[in-house]
Amino acid sequence: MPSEQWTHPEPGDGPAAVAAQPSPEQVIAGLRATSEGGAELTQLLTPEGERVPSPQFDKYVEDIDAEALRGLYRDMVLVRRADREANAMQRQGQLGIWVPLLGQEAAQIGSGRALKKNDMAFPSYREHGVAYARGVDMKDLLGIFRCTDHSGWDYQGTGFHPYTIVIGNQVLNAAGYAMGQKFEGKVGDDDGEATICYFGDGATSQGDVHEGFVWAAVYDAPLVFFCQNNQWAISEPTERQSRLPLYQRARGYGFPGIRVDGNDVLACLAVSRWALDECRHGNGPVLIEAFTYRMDAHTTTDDPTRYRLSDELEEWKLKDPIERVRAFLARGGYADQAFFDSVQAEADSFAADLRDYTFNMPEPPPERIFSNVYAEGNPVLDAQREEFLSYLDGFATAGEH
Ligand SMILES: Cc1ncc(C[n+]2csc(CCOP(=O)(O)OP(=O)(O)O)c2C)c(N)n1
Ligand SMILES: [Mg+2]
Repeated sequence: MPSEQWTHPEPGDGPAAVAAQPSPEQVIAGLRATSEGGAELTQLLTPEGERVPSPQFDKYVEDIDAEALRGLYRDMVLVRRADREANAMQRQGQLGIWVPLLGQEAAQIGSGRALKKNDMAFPSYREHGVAYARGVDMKDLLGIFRCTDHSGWDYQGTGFHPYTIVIGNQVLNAAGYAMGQKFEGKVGDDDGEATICYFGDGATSQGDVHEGFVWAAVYDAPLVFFCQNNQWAISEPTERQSRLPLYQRARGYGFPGIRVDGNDVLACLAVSRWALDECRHGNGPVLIEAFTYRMDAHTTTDDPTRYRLSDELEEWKLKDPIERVRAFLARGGYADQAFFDSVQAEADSFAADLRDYTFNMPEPPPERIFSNVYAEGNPVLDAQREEFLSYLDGFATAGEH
């Protein structure tokens, strides 16, 4: 269908072109392309695990030999196993809520592993795989979901900003940060810095994302906008939010947009490396639409059977990001059963560690809610803390009267 989409007229085609409107058929074709991968999808590994050559992107994964690919496989198995454990812990009442990443491992590991030490990542709330790739201890994520902590990791040291729940808001933060990298002269050669910002398909309907696109564009900010189009914004499908595939929006802002198979870790790595490289050299920003699927609920508070059919999920299971790497490794003789078994065993013990940690997580004292609000003391906050503590004291002595 892509040929029928309304991608014309080209700018500069003259006044008649400006007046042109898409036909109803072109609108429908555009809508369909928002939710079908289509010919525009950059892919290096098919769902069956066949390597597809790419003249444009192969050079970005030249160093990925069998050992490195086994490493990417291991990364994805570990984060999926951690994700399933956390989901189960929420069901057992140990976490208040969990936001599953199931199905999005390739998008997150591929892009996360493309980052260099001095790059900065701005996540939303589902980027547990990126956190892992940045070296954030996954235990540090769990406090957020047990409601004992607010993103307590070292975000400067890890290059991984705190989670943002307000949809699209981190895009503004990331635009500002990337503008700073530009102003401070950290852009311009192979050693340049870049920023990557993660957000969902639904976030693209949010004003903050539009503003972030505008600011990053006019300041040539070294910013990779990484949109994980997992097809759903809770119960709202992508085709209800856009007439055209999301990556095509970049053109309206004057920077390149590309759609990558978000279930293909190799393609996500290659395309992210390319986009980050563009940014490092001063050719940013770039929009990547990683075309993927949220295989589980939006969060543990959601029931997706209320709004989507199970055959859709069944179709996406055939495109599983982990299975295609496994198929490639096994078919090529790059990994044997002993390797797959050892990764599974490692993943089980990784998950057991997270479980032990969660069950034994210290309860913070109630006054903790007042700490780290301001860098220095604040009289209003101090008074509130005193009032709160004496209120709690009232319970301790209540039985004495
Ligand atoms: C400003 C704002 N509006 C609404 C919400 C409620 N909300 C939470 S997640 C979500 C959907 C986001 O969908 P998408 O951007 O596709 O990301 P996904 O959850 O699919 O990863 C909404 C509307 C919010 N958190 N913030
Ligand atoms: Mg979504």
